[in-house]
Amino acid sequence: MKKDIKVVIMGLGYIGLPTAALIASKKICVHGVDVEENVIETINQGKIHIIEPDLDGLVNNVVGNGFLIADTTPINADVFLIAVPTPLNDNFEPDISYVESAIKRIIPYLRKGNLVIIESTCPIGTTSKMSEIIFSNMPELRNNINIAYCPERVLPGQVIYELTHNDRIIGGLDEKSAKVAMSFYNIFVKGDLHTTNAKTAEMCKLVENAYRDVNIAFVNELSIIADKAHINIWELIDLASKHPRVDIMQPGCGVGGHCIAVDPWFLISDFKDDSKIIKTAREININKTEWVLAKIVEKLSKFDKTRVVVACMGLAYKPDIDDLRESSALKICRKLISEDYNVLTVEPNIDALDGFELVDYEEALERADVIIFLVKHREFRNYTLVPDKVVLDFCGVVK
Ligand code: SAJ
Repeated sequence: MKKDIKVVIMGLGYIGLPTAALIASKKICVHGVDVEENVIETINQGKIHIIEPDLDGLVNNVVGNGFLIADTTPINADVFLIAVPTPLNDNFEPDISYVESAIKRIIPYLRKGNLVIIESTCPIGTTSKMSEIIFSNMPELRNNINIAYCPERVLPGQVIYELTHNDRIIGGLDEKSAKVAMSFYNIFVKGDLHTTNAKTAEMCKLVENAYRDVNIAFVNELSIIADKAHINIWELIDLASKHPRVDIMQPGCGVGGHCIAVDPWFLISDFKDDSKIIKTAREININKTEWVLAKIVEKLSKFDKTRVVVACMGLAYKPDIDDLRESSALKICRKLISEDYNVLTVEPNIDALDGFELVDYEEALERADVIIFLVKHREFRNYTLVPDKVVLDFCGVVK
């Protein structure tokens, strides 16, 4: 694919903005589109509205040299990339309305020879559905544009590195679309590019995260069994994983974030009668948060509620990030506060949070009677027990 192309990216969030900045860093003109005026304003000042290491410098650079512009509307371009959210509705069913709206917004700007790529996590068949929306509005584009699905698989906190180095799965609606999409990703991806059909690529993304959710559910269930058996779960995992073909994950206070806790529902929703393990895993991981809360309340019942000081260590949805979205630790801490416990909170990755008394680690260790480790932030690792404190460790920090 030529390098003097123009790229439109619909959605400038956790995936769209880093992707836009990375492509623009290859001296390609990128026109980013978002529905939030403040996002557009922030980006056009060369700043960012999300927390992601190295992203601020990259955005500042590409906006400064004019290769990235943010706007509310698309323009005519060669490539249109959709990176908008696909949340769950109240019935745990996927909501693809943002994808549909983004597709409808680019239709007036589509021309023969264009490439349309969907990166948002979608139920299988979405790419085909979106193509029919395009062709019903512009029949002359049928067989005249390339449409592909390419899931992202970046880890929050190392997005720029992973966007560049991870392998990518490229699912074309037809073989030509896959080839053209591959030539586009070749511009900025150093990882291997693997082509397939759109439906397999859609399913691949869901399978990656469902696989992880099922394996986390296994160890969360194991942690409850070990607790009943009075066995140290951390020692048990360590020893069992010495087996050359056993690699057990880490139990926690639940599965948070907007991916692992969400994507399996896309499969459950479409394959209700066949996704038994996947659904049970979701239930186990949701239940783990309730189990942790019950253990805490049971322990605190031995104290005078009006006097006991409780420290919740960690609020983020996983270690060493500041993202609180769908965080199990946040749910637990919020519940304890709502039950009128005197709660101190330590979250090294954020400065303030309404409704929480955020203190630093040392102060919490000093003031608290009961210390509850919920997230394995690097600041908490190798905590050593002291005699006059009650410690509940749900994430394996106590040595
Ligand atoms: N967790 C555990 N035990 C573990 C690992 C994770 O309890 O052993 C918990 C974490 O604490 C967190 C949740 O699971 O609450 C999810 O954490 P994660 O690191 O597994 O997932 P994400 O959401 O940060 O990123 C995942 C990644 N997918 C896979 O690893 C298969 C990432 O590659 C995807 O790009 C991302 O989802 C996504 O965007 O889908």
